[in-house]
Amino acid sequence: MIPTQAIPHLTAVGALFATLSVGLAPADRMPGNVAVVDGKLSEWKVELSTPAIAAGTVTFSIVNAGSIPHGFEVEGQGIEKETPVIQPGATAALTLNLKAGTYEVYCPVGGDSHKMLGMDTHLTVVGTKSSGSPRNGNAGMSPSHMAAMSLASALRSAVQSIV
Ligand SMILES: [Cu+2]
Repeated sequence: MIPTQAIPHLTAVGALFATLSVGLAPADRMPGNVAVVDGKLSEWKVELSTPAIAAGTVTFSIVNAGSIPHGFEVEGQGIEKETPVIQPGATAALTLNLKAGTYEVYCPVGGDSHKMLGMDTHLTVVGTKSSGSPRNGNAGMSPSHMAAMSLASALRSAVQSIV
């Protein structure tokens, strides 16, 4: 399996997303944006920055915070992709196009031994609603939803200025 390579200039954008996307429901993500999920590997856990994300292109930004080599694999909905082995203190990235469904995220190192020791978690990918214009249909939105939309707009502007 050939892992997708990291895109260096997206690192800053990823950090921004990781910081600002916390308050947004998955459905508020606009089509075309690349979502970033941070993954942290250690003995014996796989921790993700979010348990759920909207369908689409997702970049996993992974750090091995443990003291032995680990790996990162995403499996589900016909997808099975993994990073190369990540040395302690090193990072890796994996970009996948995920459709709605539940995915298992685990460490494939050591056969299934790391997984059995607890390096196993799940990611839920939520389908996006419609492909209509996000500017329409504001009538039924709650104030908090409107605030989230404004934040999403601000985030897009910030990202564009970085890139
Ligand atoms: Cu491991």
